[in-house]
Amino acid sequence: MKLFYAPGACSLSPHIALREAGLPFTMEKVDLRAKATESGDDYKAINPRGYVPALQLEDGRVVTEGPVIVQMIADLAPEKELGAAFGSVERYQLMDWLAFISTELHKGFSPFFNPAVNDEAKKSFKERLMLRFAYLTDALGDKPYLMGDKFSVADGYLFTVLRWAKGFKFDVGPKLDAYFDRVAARPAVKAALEAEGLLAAA
Ligand SMILES: N[C@@H](CCC(=O)N[C@@H](CS)C(=O)NCC(=O)O)C(=O)O
Repeated sequence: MKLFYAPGACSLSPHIALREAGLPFTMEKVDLRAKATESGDDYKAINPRGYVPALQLEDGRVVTEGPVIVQMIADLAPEKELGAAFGSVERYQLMDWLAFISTELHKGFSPFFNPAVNDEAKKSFKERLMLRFAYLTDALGDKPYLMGDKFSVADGYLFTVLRWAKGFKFDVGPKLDAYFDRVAARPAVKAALEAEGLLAAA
């Protein structure tokens, strides 16, 4: 399998999932502006949507959309318990978290990466995100991870967006700070950050 990624982008989530799963994979960096891969291929020929992540399977087929890719990775290594069995309530709870992170957090950060968005507008986008982080703080409660005692692919995704929150100097509070540090300390997460050249900036 090959993961198409951009350092520190949302592709960090499936990258973490692949390392947590212990699956063999290669990686190729994408220049998102030029829509070109590091080896000079037209990225849009691989993922016509033009964004990362994309996971290319051994047979050449390509799976896109981060929340789906991480579920596939979890399903490929069921013994690692990074997800939950199809049809179980836990699976829907996992999908609930992935959908929440994708729509309420991940996409909520888009204005902060957009130089055309002014500070006034950013302020109101930040207020909305901070409401979501306050909710998350309550929802996490005393659990070490979103799904309970065990790390899941949803944690790799939340870690990825919390990293952006930290980069933009959002004060997410001590509970989410501790959660971030807990995930950051995982060997697979450290290895993913290192491979993307982000370890010092984690
Ligand atoms: N719906 C996609 C969105 C992925 C996405 O937002 N990717 C960003 C990086 S975090 C990107 O590649 N943006 C560049 C672009 O859209 O041209 C998913 O959830 O996987």
